[in-house]
Amino acid sequence: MQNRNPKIVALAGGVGGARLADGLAQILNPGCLTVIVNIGDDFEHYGLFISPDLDTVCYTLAGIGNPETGWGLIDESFHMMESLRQLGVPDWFNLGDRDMATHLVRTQRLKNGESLSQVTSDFCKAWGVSTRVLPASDDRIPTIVLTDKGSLSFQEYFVHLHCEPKVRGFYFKNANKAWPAPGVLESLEDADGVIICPSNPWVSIDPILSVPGVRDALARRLAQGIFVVAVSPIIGGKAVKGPAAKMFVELGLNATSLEVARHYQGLLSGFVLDKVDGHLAQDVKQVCGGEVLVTDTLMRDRGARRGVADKILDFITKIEVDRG
Ligand code: FO1
Repeated sequence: MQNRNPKIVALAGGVGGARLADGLAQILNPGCLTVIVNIGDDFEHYGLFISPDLDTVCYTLAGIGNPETGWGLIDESFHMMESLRQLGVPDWFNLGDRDMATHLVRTQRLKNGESLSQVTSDFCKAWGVSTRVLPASDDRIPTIVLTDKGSLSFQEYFVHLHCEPKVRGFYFKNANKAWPAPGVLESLEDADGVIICPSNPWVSIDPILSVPGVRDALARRLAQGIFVVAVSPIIGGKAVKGPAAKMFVELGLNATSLEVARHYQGLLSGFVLDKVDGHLAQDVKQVCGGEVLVTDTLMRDRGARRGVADKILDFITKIEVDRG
C-alpha cells in the first residue's frame, strides 16, 4: 500500500475479531479503519434486542470490555440476574447490570424505528470509539445452527447448550432478503486492504459474507488487486476461543489452519498462520493466492493485539510494494 494511511476494512465476529480490531485501531489513524461486524448472534431475550458481537467489538475498542470473558463490561455486577432468578425466568444468558443500559437503549431506539447502524454509530460516539463500526446489515439475519439435536438459535446452541450438540450445518435466516448496512459496500469499494479477523469462519465470518453483495464486492476488489488476508482462528488444531475447531471436525473436516484457508478459497490473496502452524505454510500458499505470513498471532493483551496488527499491516504493505 503506497499511502501512509491505508484504508482497512476488518470483518469481525466475537472475541478474536474484537481483539484484532483493537490492535488495528491502536495503529491506524482515525478514519482509516472500518470494522464490519457479525449480527447473526443477535437475538431477542426478555423482550430486549441484544447484539453480542457489536457490543463485544465496541466495548473492546472502547477499552471497557471484560478482558476475562471477552464479552460484556469490565467491573460488572449481576444483581438483576439474581432478581430474575427469584422471578423464575430463564437465567442461562447472563446480562450484567451496566450492560443492561446498552440493551435497554438499543431496544427502545430500534422499536422507535431507528436502524441498528444508527444506534451503533451513536453508541460509539458515547463510548469514545473513533473507529467506524458497522453491523453487516440493519436487517435481522439470525444464525440457525443445524445439529443432531435439531435446529437451534445461535445463543441457544452457544450459551444455553454450551456448544455440546454436534453441528451438521448453518442457516442464515432471511439473508437473501437482507441488505448490507449503509457504508458496508462503500467501505469495501474504498478499501486498500481487507482483513478477515481470527473469528469463527462458520458463525462469525460466513454470516457477514452471506449478506447479498458483500462476497461479490470482496471478490471484485480482490480481482482489482487489493490485498485480502485472513488470520487463522485455529492454532495447532485448536481454536483460541470457542467452538470453531469442534465445528470443523463435526463437519467432517480437519481442524487446521489449512482448512480455514480452504474455507475462504477464492477470496484471499494472503493468509496469516501462527508460528505453531508454520509447517503448513507451503500447503496454505497453494490455497490462498500465494502470500503467507507466519508469526505469533496470540493476542494475550492490548500490547500483543497491537503487535499482531502491526505485523499484518507490514505484511500487506510489503506485498503491495512488491507488486508495485
Ligand atoms: N456468552 C456466554 O458464554 N455466556 C453468557 O452468559 C453470555 C452473556 C452475554 C451477554 C451479553 C453479550 O453481549 C454477550 C454475552 N455472551 C455470553 C457472549 C455471546 O454469547 C456471544 O454471542 C459469543 O461471544 C459469540 O460471539
